Amino acid sequence: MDILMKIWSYFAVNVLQQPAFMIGLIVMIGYILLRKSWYDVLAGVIKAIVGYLILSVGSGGLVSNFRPVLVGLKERFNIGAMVIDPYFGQNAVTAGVEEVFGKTFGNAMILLLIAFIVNILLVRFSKYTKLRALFTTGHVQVQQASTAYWLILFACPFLIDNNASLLVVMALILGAYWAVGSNLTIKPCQELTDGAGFCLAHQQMFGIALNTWLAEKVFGKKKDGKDIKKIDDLELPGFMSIFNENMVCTSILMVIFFGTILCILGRDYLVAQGFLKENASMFFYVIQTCLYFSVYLAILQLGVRTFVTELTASFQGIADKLLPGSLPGVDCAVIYGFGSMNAVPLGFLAGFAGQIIAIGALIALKSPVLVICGFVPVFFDNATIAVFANEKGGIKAALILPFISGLCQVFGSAIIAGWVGMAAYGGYLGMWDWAVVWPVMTAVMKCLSYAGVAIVVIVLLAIPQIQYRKDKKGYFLITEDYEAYRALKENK
Ligand code: ASC
Repeated sequence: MDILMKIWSYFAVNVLQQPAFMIGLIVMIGYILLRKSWYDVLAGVIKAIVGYLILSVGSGGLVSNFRPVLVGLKERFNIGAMVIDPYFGQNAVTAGVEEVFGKTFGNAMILLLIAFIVNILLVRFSKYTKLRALFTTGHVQVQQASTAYWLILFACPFLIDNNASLLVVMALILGAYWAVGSNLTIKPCQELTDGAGFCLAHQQMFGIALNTWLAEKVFGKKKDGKDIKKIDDLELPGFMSIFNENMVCTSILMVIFFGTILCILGRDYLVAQGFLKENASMFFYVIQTCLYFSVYLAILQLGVRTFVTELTASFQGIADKLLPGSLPGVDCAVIYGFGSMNAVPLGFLAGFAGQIIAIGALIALKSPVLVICGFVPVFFDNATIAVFANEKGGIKAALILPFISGLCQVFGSAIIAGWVGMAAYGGYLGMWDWAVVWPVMTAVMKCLSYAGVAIVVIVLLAIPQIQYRKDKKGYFLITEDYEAYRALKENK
């Protein structure tokens, strides 16, 4: 048993929680099942791992460069507020879970493993469950397992004394959330990418499904029958036309946006924090820092291009032999390699505007919990939502929906983190699903105890059944044969 646990934890730490190696493993298994030659397998695995590592350099660079800028506002002005950001959220759980519930953090990692097995089983039995998506984004699973651990401990105190049943209940809920959430993104992703063969497994999966639907229903139809205006359809006059080019657009917007914040933080603060050297030029520091935004976005897209084809081609082997009709769920940043690139900075800024207004409202209402924007939710959620919203509802949807999402992120996080006591430890995950969907699930379980747990699991598992019943012909076709799916829809 001891040996087995050691193997498990070696696998968990080095592969399961490291998306690059997890994707490498999936590509290897997929190609072996497709009976590719050993050198094709090797080449595929290398491209998948390197591609994913490139993607991580891009998204990691964005996070490590721009998170301190936003968090700096809190330190510079000495604001006692919690930061909504996955890494701050995870720190809060590590710091507080033992003190508050008397439970060790190590349990959260066992939870992750069991929940992942639940996800695999739910997809394996897709004939009954109608679930088609496998969560592969390990670093996100760690953050989510930690937060879910806290939320469910808070909601289900009746389970605390029995460790085994506690973990099983938690894993059922979390595993079902992973499978159902990523499954919800299949249609939006396949339609946006014209059948590229992946879906998203991240922290705003319900957010993507809801906002894509809203974009189509509210903004998608024009009464006069004209097509919606997407971001790339805009014909900007004169000098504004330079904004049509993504790298230029992103750079100018970020110089204005982060440049302003850096100036507010001020030279003294930046020097004291070690960001800026004593005698260096502030002007060029600001320009360079802000332009790195475009640099990291470009790197990120290169990473996506490098690994997505390998992953989706090899996944055919897994979908044919092990998990019929399934797709791999990947990091939300992968979608920035598709759709309109200008939706990315615009969604980010619209979401930021929403967050700032919500924070202003918290201050005005004298809320006991104050919030500081974290870079990860404000950028990765809202840029992702904007890419999907633009595709179905055009530029208006790509601005208004991320704006509303920004409001939801702040209000939802303030309410849930204040209620469950995580705010006191300085952070909360703060991504869309965790600011909207999980607070509702937590409240249902807290109020109805065992019945609440049952309701949450049943409602989650009912979602794919409803999706299937609404489109029996197309439901599995969209993952198995996208061309045929499109032909089916066009015939209708
Ligand atoms: C997250 C998280 C990150 C980013 C990254 C986006 O939720 O923890 O580092 O989003 O996955 O590419």
